[in-house]
Amino acid sequence: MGSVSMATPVQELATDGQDPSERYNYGGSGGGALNASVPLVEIPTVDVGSLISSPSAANHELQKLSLALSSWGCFQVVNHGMTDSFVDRVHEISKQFFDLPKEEKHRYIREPDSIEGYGTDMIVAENQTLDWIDRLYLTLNPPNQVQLKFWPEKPETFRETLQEYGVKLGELNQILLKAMAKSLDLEENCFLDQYGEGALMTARFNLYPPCPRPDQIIGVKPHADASALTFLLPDKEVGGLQFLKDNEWFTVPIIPHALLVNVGDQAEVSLVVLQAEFPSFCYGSTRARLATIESNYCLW
Ligand SMILES: O=C(O)CCC(=O)C(=O)O
Repeated sequence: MGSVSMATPVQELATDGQDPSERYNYGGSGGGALNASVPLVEIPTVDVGSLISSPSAANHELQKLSLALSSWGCFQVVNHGMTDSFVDRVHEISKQFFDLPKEEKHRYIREPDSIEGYGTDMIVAENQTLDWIDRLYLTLNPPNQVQLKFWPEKPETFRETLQEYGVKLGELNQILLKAMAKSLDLEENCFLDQYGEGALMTARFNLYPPCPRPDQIIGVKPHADASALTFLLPDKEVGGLQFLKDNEWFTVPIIPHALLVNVGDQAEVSLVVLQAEFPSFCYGSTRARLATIESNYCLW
């Protein structure tokens, strides 16, 4: 299925003050996203430092991880090895990129038939409802698939910070894949062998500009992730990420500097034997939200 057209970045629509076109109108399609009263729910939080410390501390975390995998399909991670100031730097390069003049951002504009680069999501059908989101989508691994032409040169720290983030995330990915296997009494490397070093890793910087019609327009439609694991580094101030569990929508609570890990379709296939729950996510645009930095590990 090829793309049929390119949409104008939402940030440009949001600043020209016009009413968004009907193409963004998600309407009342029944999801939780347009319902402002979606309850917050505490989802399991895994302390990565404890996971790799003494066996007794690790056992406690492994039990939480096992519960997260079998009943939630997602969990938050804290004490993950990245300092608060480093996480803030990652947010900062994202903000600085989206704050650049449009001409500078357009140097990295996505090509119509490719997902990499800056812009809106691909349009693959004439009647597709458009999402109120702009992204910068980049491949980080394997090295021979990295397309540096899409990596911004401004802000100046962008490339080195993203590179460092990728390395740190790679380490975290390895720890979690091993721990996931252990928590389920599986052979320790069974996930790592599939989604470890050689796996595809992409990063998506998401911007949800202020939306004039939050009662009708959605940031990202309900969906499941196609990845093995998705690591989300959400905005510290503006929430709105929701997920579906037992047919009910819940809002993900903000834990500053924590990462939200979602088990995507690929790992789900491996875990399905547990009859685990796997959430669908969406983002409701009730307020402006700067950026979520999202990285996906998968095998294509
Ligand atoms: O930006 C977010 O918080 C969620 C984005 C998301 O779920 C996606 O892009 O798949």
